[in-house]
Amino acid sequence: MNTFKTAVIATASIALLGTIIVTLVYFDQFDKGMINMERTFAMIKPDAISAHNTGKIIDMIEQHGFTILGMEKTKLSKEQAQTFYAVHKERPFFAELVDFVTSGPVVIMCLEKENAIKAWRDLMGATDPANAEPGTLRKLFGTDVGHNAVHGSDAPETARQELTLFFPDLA
Ligand code: RTP
Ligand code: MG
Repeated sequence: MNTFKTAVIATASIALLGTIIVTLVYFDQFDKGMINMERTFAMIKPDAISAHNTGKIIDMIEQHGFTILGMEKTKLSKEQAQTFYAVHKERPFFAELVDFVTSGPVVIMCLEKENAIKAWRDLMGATDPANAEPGTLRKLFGTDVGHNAVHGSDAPETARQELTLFFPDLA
């Protein structure tokens, strides 16, 4: 066997061994609960839909490693919006918020990723686009605090509640 063949076989063997070791370590961490695979509820709001930014946002979701387990384009009823944002019902902006989120179609999604709740909030950016980090969805596609392109659950309990409302089979 010549030197070239030996080098190719050695390189391939090392690559295969490396892949096996990485896979075993990954599943070991998964078994130990060190990998926190989560689901979160996400929504593309009416402002981003009417600005034709739906595809760009979905592309960024996939580029950032989220798996879209469920997705639907729909229009929320007033009752659905009031239930969904019930935590804000005493706030002065509640009526405006419900009017806005029911003003046109939305895209609702169930996203899965390691630490999905925080990862999705990080990708969304701050509530007010003016305070959002460069490269975040709200900086790129939001207009102001009331028209901020996307929604995401803020904690495991709210993710479960919101998924139960819209994707009961995935909650
Ligand atoms: P979201 O629930 O939509 O993902 O937004 P968030 O967690 O970042 O912010 P949250 O405090 O839950 O507020 C819900 C939505 O209410 C609107 N808002 N308006 N005018 C205002 O001062 C004000 N503050 C909040 C925003 O559209 C926000 O997304
Ligand atoms: Mg919120």
